[in-house]
Amino acid sequence: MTAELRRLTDDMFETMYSAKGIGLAAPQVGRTERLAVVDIENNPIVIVNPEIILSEGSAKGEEGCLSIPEVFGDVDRATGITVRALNRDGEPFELEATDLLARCLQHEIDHLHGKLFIDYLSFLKRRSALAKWESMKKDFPQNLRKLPPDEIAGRHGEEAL
Ligand code: K1U
Ligand code: ZN
Repeated sequence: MTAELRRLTDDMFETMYSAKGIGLAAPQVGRTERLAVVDIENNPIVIVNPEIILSEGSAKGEEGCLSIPEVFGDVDRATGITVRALNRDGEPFELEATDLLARCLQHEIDHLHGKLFIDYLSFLKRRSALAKWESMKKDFPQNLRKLPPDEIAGRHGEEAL
């Protein structure tokens, strides 16, 4: 892993700890790398290019998300999973996880696919979660990314006409 990616993982752990979270994925801090950090009970884990290669069981559990604070919902997740990923040193490893660690890893891997836990909620619960976030988001300006006009128009790095 490059020095830049090591710095990114260090910064992500710092952001996650200061927000009192148990996980954080690169897209949540505006980065496109397929990388996430997780720490449950003082066991910091970095997963790069993770894949879930086995999953079993299913249980509902409450989830929150640092990208939409104060919004919670019950989500069905596998209770046991095996993840194949690269670690902080770029070496491949496999991790077997159950319960909260399995839930958190699935939540973070979903972030890498652009998916949020509210996408699993029923239409009504999702609508009420989004309404809650709409009413609260002014209190979390750091969670809102303002797009420059060029990006809104779909011109990425091209010269404006
Ligand atoms: O990715 C994130 O948004 C972080 C998120 C991860 C997560 C929380 C709960 C279930 C699955 C995944 C959080 O850490 S939100 C903070 C939080 O809700 C929490 C903190 C400690 C224990 C349990 C939940
Ligand atoms: Zn999240």
